[in-house]
This record gives sequence, structure tokens and C-alpha cells, in this order.
Amino acid sequence: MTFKFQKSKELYDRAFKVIPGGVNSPVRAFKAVGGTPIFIERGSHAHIYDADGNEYIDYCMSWGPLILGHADNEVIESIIDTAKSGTSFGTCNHLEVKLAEHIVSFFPSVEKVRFVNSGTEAVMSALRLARGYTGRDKIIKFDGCYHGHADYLLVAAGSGLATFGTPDSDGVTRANAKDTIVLPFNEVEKLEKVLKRKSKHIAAIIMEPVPCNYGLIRPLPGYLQKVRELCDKYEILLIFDEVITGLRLARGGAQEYYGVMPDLTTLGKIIGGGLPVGAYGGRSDIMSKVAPEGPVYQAGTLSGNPLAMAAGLATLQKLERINAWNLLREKATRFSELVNNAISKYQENLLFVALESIFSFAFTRQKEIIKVTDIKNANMKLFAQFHREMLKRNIYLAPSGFEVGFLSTAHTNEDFEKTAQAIGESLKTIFD
Ligand code: KE4
Repeated sequence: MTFKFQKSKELYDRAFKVIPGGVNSPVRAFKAVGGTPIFIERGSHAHIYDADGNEYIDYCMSWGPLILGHADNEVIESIIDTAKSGTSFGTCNHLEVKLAEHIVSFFPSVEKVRFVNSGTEAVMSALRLARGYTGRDKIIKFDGCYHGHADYLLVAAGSGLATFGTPDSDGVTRANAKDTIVLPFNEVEKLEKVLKRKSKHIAAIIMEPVPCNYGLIRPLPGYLQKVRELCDKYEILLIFDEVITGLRLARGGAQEYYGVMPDLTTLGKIIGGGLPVGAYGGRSDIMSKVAPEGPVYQAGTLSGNPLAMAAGLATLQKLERINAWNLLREKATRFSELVNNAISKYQENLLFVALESIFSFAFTRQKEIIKVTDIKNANMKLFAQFHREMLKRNIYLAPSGFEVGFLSTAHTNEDFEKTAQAIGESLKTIFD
């Protein structure tokens, strides 16, 4: 089976001359899996088509936003119709009000919401708000959780518990990292130990309620509730970064799914229907501190952009109309059955982790992934080989073993059967 990447290769060579690393986001460069990054020119339902005309079943789904699949006709129609009236006014617009009302109705903990243009911007703004509201400087994040590329979040765990974070990227100053404490996820005792000593300096705990940027790590039973209780006890704000889980795990995200309410929530991806959007929201008494109502400044030229609002609105309205979460659960059950059957012979060396429509593959002898260290020991060379074998068989997985995969309402049983077949053949090539 010959595979053409000629046009992708030519485009990548051109890109490399004018864009750092030839990409506009590092993971797209295929550094973790090898080979030429593919240039996708078209998407339809759960399929994507590259510059050489190769077709793939897509499980990256633009990193999560496309829960209805590529080029959903209602979303596209809404963007086209809105664009006919103009693209941006830099003023208030009825679409931002409608989308805000939808988000407030979907998320019980969100009484007010502010739109921005990315998940990173949503998290940056939520943390500035938390610091402004509490008057405290320090924040706690968890190892393995990714919250976008704001300087003080590109921070690795300090040498010991509760020590200052250390920069995890060039260009991030020690001054910017020093107020970030990085702790292990799923280890409530270590969190409690730090809070006992430092709570008076801590503005907020920010977490992915289900970490999806270091493989898929499910919270231990009761863990999220315990973090909530500690935040109440020590009067610290709890921020759920639901950029991935929001609108995906349930209509009201992980907070509805697990029944744990944060004080602030950050959103992105799905709420923009594939266009650039982020949002942060939460309790009115906190959100009222945001300018111009309050003293915490945050702004944006294209925040609440009509096209992005229209795409998000069409997405949320359709998700609710088709009860997408039940549909996704049925699809996820079928997908997991087929995948677990396909990998059954290789389960000594391969773990398939799934939670609703989110999944990940870990080439490890671990029987479950509870801590970040569990995935840190996974064999990423084997994942790279698996990624390449699957690509040859027209299946596109996210090009990194640290990323997760996503199902959409557009994936069909035929897609799943073809994927399971490709998994079996790929693993046979790797292990037999
Ligand atoms: P953006 O700034 O990329 O819109 O969102 C940042 C972000 C915030 N919070 C969570 C939980 C996230 O997963 C992300 C971004 N996700 C990655 C993929 N895991 C984006 C892909 C990329 O960086 O190219």
C-alpha cells in the first residue's frame, strides 16, 4: 500500500521557511511520532482529507472542538449566514448574549461568563480574577495538567512539595514561576499538607477535573469532592479548566458529571464550534470584579466575535436537540468494545483508557493510569510506531502519546469497525 505525502512534504518545506518549525502549534509538527506532518485540506463528518488526497478517519477532531464532526451543515450554515452581515463590529452583539445565556443554563456553577479567544486566554483571565478577588498571589496546579501557555503555567514541579515552581520553557522568568506550586494529581494528602502551611497565600487551585494532556487520567473516586472541601475549608477558589471536558463529558461538563461545583470554570474548543473562542465564568460575586464592573482588567478586540458566537450557538443548540451526550455514550460503548477486542492479545503491553467520548492508548505494563508518573513511564517509541502504522491504514490519531482521542456524533459503526481492524493489523506488525 503506497502512501503519497508529496504535497504535504512540499508544503511543509515551504512552511518551514516562513513559520517557526513549519507549524502554528508545536504538536502538529509530528516530532513525537516522526514523519512528515500532514496538511489537511478538507473535513467531512468524521473524515479528513490531506493535500495528497489521502482520506483518514479522524480521532483528533481538531483537539476536541468538533464534537459534531467536521463541517457540520448547521454550524457551517450559521457561520455563512452570519458572515453575510459582516465579520466583526467591536461592539455588543445579540449573538454573544444568546451564547452566554446558553452557557449559564448549561453550567450550574456559572452565573456570569466572559468570552475571550482561546483556552489560554480564558485561564489567564480566570487566574488574574482569582488573584484580584482574593488578594493572594500563589496558585496551585497539578503536574501533568495543561492549561495553555501563559508564562506562570509553563512551570514544572519544584524540587520539593510546595516549593516554588521552576520555569518549564525558555523565556519564562523565575519571577513568573515562583508563585506557582505544582503538586501531584490524585494525591489529596499532599495537597492538604501544603494547604495547612500555605493556604493564606494561595488564591486558587486550578485543575483539569479529568486531565487529558498527559494521556487520560481519571480522578480517583471522591478526589474532586475532597479538593472542593479543602477549598471551602481554607477559603481558596477552585477553578475547573473544562476547555476539553466542558460540553463533552456532559452538557454541564465534568462538574455535572461528577457533581462537584467549582467557583470558576474555563471553557474553549466546543463552545466555538471550530472557531477561536475561550470563556471563563462562575459565581456572580467573583465575576463582578471583572472590568468594567470591577477592578480586574481583561479585554479583547475579537472577544465575542459574531462568527465564533454563531458557530458556538449552532453547536450547543444541536448538541441539546439531539441529546448528543446519550448518543456519544452509545458510540463510546461500541467503540470501546471493538478496541478492547482488537487489543486483547497485547494487553500485557498496551492500555486503552476511555471515559465517555475521550480515550487514550498507553504502551505500558501498568494496569491503570492513576498518576502522571504512570504515563511518564509509558513507551512513547511504541506509540510513535503505532501512530505511523495507523496512519498507513487511514486512521488519524493525535500525533503524540500524551494527547487523547475524541469521538464525535459523526463517527459511525463502520468507522469503528475499520479502526478496530487497523488497530489489530498495526499491533500485529509491531509485536508479532
Ligand atoms: P488553547 O489556548 O489551545 O485554545 O487552550 C489551551 C488549553 C487549556 N486547557 C486545556 C485543558 C487544554 O487542553 C488546552 C489546549 N489543549 C491542547 C491539546 N491538548 C491544544 C492543542 C495544541 O496546543 O496545539
